[in-house]
Amino acid sequence: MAGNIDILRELEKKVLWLASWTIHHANHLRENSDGLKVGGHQASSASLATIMAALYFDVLRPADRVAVKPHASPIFHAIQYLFGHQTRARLEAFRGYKGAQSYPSRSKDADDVDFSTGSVGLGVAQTLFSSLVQDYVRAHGWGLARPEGRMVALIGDAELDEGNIFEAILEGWKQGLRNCWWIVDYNRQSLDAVVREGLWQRFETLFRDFGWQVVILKYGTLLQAAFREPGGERLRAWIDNCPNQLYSALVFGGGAAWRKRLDEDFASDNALHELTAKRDDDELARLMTNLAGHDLPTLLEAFHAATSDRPTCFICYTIKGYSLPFAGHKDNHAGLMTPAQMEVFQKSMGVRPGHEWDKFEGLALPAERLQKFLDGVPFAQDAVRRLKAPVIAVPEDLPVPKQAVTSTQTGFGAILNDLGRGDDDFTRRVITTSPDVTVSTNLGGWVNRRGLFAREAMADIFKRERIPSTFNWEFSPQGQHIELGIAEMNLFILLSALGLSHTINGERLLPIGTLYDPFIARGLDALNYACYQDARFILVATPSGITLAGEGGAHQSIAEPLIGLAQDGLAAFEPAFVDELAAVLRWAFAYIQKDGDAAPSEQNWLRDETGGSVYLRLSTRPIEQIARAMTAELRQQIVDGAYWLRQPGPNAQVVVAYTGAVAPEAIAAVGLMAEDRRDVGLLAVTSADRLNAGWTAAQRARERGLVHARSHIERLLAQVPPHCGLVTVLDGHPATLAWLGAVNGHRTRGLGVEHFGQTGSITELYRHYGIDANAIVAAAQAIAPGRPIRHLKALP
Ligand SMILES: Cc1ncc(C[n+]2csc(CCOP(=O)(O)OP(=O)(O)O)c2C)c(N)n1
Ligand SMILES: [Mg+2]
Repeated sequence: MAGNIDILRELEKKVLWLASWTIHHANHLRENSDGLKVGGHQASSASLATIMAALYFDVLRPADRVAVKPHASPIFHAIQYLFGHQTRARLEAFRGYKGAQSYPSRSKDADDVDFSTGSVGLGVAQTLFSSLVQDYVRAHGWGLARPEGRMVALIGDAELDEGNIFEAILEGWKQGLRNCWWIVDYNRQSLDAVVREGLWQRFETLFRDFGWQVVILKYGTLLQAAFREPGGERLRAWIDNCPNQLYSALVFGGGAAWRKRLDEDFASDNALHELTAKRDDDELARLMTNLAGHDLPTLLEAFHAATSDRPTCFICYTIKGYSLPFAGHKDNHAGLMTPAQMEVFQKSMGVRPGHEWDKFEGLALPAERLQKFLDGVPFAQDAVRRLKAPVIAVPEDLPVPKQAVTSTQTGFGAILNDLGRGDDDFTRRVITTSPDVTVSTNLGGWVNRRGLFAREAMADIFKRERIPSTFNWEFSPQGQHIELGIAEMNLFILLSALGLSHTINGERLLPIGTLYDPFIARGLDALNYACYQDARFILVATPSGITLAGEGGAHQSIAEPLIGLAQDGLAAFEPAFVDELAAVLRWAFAYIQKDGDAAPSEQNWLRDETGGSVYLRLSTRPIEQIARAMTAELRQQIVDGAYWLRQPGPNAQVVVAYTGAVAPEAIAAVGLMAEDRRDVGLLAVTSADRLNAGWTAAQRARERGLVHARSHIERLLAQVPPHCGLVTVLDGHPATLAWLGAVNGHRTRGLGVEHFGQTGSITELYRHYGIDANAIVAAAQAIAPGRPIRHLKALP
């Protein structure tokens, strides 16, 4: 390490140059067709150049995984370019179409991003949960041939304002976090402003309280040496007491500004005067800005000294825009060097015009030596960072509970409970997790069988004391349920980490997370984040809608079906019957294992080859089940999103399409209408999302010339006569299904819930919100007038 410090210094310089140039090129040189500012963050990137050079070129090992501060993406891409893992073409297209991404992206970048970042705070927590997942995998005896990796987050200091980070720290403490490094880029600037004084002290006590080791890296080697000179201790005290704003302003002001200020403040201090006087302005500026975060020897020493597996937070003092003309300026977040400033900077870097992308241009060491060094860098030794894990075989059928009247939530619990009896590879790979709603989402039976996970065993004292309880909460390294605190953000980030285990750890897990449907909104950005990284999991959301009746408006979900419809990477289902649930769940275990890299075939509208995650919206409402055999055809239709529960005839005036818990109302309404109308149809929609996706894809395919492309819903509705009216109904926002009318141009009335709910019985609430059988019949009457319905008044 020490022997290579000259090389590391050159590479640090090169990384700063390439990142700055990449952004400059995108903004000033590349053709700009739409007049928008392209952007990119030269100042935020410069802030991390030294730290990232130290890490990537020296400290990191192949098994380590990193979440890079989103706006330091250009530094990451520059480093990968030097390793030969990023192309010049993509750097030239930075922030452009198919170019290097603005913020590191696992799914869109081509240079081995470990964790996506962008929405600040999420990547940070992802490292923590990835570390827990690594422990989980190893505790189960998998992946032991690979060395343990450290999960590293590079964090902006203002990023620590994000609450999800604190939620994660608390959870990490509970779960015995190890092998996690958080490196804070403490430049004391956010986007808008300079941060509050003394923030580092809050961080320090907070991290220590939760069992972390905290390493504060404030001064570089130049300053440390100066502090040993006469008057040096007073200089240290002055800097320690210097307000962040003043320090930043002086950084921006440069050598002369530092001298003026120090001369004023130390007018009668001869020793200190001497200390500053023997340095010219440039040297003085270099000294005063020699913070540890820009000092390779200090950083390397600290990183290499952290050998224990304790979670460690490094607070590294840095300067936003270090080495660039707007260093320290409070407005520099989106600042870009002007072409004139770039020219000066380019000269200072020794880069000849026309050689801007040359890897070793302007460096003081021979290219062969630099290349040889790069070839041997430990971090870059593994040719493959995206590991592959074999597909876990899924049973042909999942057991369907036999109750005549039951709810999908009860069915889910029963299916898992039954699965829990197994001892095959499939069962062992299933892992469940829940944010303090394990029991109330019906995972209790499964957990009783499979146990809770903890690295160290912990007995259930209630059991030992022989106090009867339905639940057996024993923790052990073999347990298969991770019990989380209530924070839903943590659930989604843990699912994100579990759902990437096959590529991060090379060991596949089959994660299921449960929560109440309305609280999806609490963790929505983290859910979106998990999907964006292509993590694979099954989300079971229950109870849902106003159907949970007595729980009232604060627990009722309205918009979630629309989230299911719109969220990319997440196939959403809302089965009504337990046999549908079993079919979907079985399919889901296979779907989450599909290879995300496979190219979707032109015939496959739903992109079933590429897979994704799955969201099941379930209900606590017991409903009468349909006694039927599950045929292959029915199963396929359930998975494709809909099937005819009652086929409409050629003279149908009305079709009712329903989703989920309102099935009894839809069935009752159709029964009533059938007394007066002929051929009424009843469409069971198990997945508005899959129907909609298939429909959109088929239309697009036809527009591209595949004239025979037909989606499932088009085939189903082709049997409905043109004049027929369509009434859609669900316990959720009516827009979820109302689009069905656009498929073949059927006149449609969408029933659902648009306003906050309240307490009441299901009957009262369904009537109040207009999703009961009466409302369905009335809606049908309005859009497809037929003979008046005699029974309307008689309905409950
Ligand atoms: C969730 C979220 N909110 C807001 C933003 C916009 N944003 C991007 S960077 C930033 C400030 C970052 O400051 P800091 O973390 O200190 O990084 P620095 O630029 O100082 O290195 C903000 C508010 C974002 N990316 N994500
Ligand atoms: Mg900052």
